[in-house]
Amino acid sequence: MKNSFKFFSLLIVLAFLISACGTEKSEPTAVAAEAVNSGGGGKLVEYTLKTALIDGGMAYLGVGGDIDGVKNPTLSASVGDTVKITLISGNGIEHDIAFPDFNAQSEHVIEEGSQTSFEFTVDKPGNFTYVCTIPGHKEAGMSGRFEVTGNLASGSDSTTAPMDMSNHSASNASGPVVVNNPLETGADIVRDPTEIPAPITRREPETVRIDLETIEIEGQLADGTTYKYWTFNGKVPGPFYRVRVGDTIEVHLKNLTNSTMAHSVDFHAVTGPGGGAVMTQTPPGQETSFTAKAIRPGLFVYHCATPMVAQHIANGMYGLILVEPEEGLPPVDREFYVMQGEVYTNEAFGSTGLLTENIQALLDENPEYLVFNGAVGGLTEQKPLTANVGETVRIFFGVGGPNFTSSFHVIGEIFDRVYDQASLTSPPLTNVQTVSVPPGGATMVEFGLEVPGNYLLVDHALSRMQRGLSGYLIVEGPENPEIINGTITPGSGH
Ligand SMILES: [Cu+2]
Repeated sequence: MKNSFKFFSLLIVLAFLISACGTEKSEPTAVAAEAVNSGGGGKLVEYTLKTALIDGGMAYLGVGGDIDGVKNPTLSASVGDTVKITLISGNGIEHDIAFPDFNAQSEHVIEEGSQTSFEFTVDKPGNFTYVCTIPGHKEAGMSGRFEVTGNLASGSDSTTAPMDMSNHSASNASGPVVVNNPLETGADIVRDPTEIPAPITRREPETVRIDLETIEIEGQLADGTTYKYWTFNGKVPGPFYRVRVGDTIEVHLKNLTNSTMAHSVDFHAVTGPGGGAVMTQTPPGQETSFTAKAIRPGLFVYHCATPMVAQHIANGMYGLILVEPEEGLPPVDREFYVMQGEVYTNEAFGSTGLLTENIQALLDENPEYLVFNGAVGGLTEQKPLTANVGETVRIFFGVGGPNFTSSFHVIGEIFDRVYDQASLTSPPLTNVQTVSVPPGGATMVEFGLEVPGNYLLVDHALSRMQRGLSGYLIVEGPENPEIINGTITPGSGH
């Protein structure tokens, strides 16, 4: 059992390496399944492929003939042949198959068992590829080779121009452009920063059930602007979980029926392959589970780990789990839950309407939006942090990313204590202005409130504020002229 997990996680790593270096995994060459004379000089070559989730990634599996059971089989034909492709949905996830060099593409299949067929004529020799055109699926493994033998027939009318596989190449050339589509309203996906379970008072280990539902939902990204988020339980970030070291977590992951993608969860608090991701690759409409012991205290990120993982994270699939040390945490008056993430769209920041994801920008690490708790304005106008003078606050801060390190800072405050890298067993740093938090990492900061006013939560890489990254901490109470005294200038923004 253990070995198979190791093997599985190794395959996941391999899948990343393969997609990272852009090479094709070599598979045994399977030659034409069936070749039937169809007249007109060429043969009719038929292949059937079925979509599958295997080895922690996505793939086509050959059906019948020499390619039966082969992952992403190499398909072949000769110049002049007509190729007929039948695609069967093996997993209820939306897919298609395209031969971009021949401008040939299937319809989409979704429902498990449904199928579609199409034909195209092969008019040039060479080594080509076939891919799934759903964003992220090629990178997740859905790509294979198509080898064509023969010579370019003289006088043949080779009119097929390659398909443009990147629907954002135009915008990349001149930079993203603000698109003013009609205003859209979507679901509120902003996690309330106060949605945190109470501190744990018991001192005996328990089994804690964690119910995650993966929900794909059109949510409000900014004013008049929506985006198709992928979420844990409908909000970004996912729920804040709180357990005690020694507890066992019993994770149930249910992927809603109307999802287009498989999803999973990797808990950084879990020791073992994939942090649970190898046990929770869950197609739409299905449910998986596992148990794990929280053997180390700390504040840990969890995230979806279904290929392409960066895509699932960028679309909103991350959260935090706190594993309290045996003695618990020192009491404070208020606790808050804040996470930072990036959103990669084809349309420039400030566009309206339903924005679409830009896989190339994701690979280039060039986001249009950066957000706290999922949306522009999420923690400012919509759900600001609030507290009173004289109180102590604690912020559980994590970075989902997937790519940008945060220089977390609260303008006008000094962190009394920083549990750097979210280590709860090391002595905290004291009197810190800004704390660096990597993607897939977290920090815990605590400070007292001496002066009323509006404090800004930022990543001190402040260009990101222009792309949506800010939050408010609104503090009420009596002025404290001994600490700061003066007249606030109008338009200070505080
Ligand atoms: Cu996912």
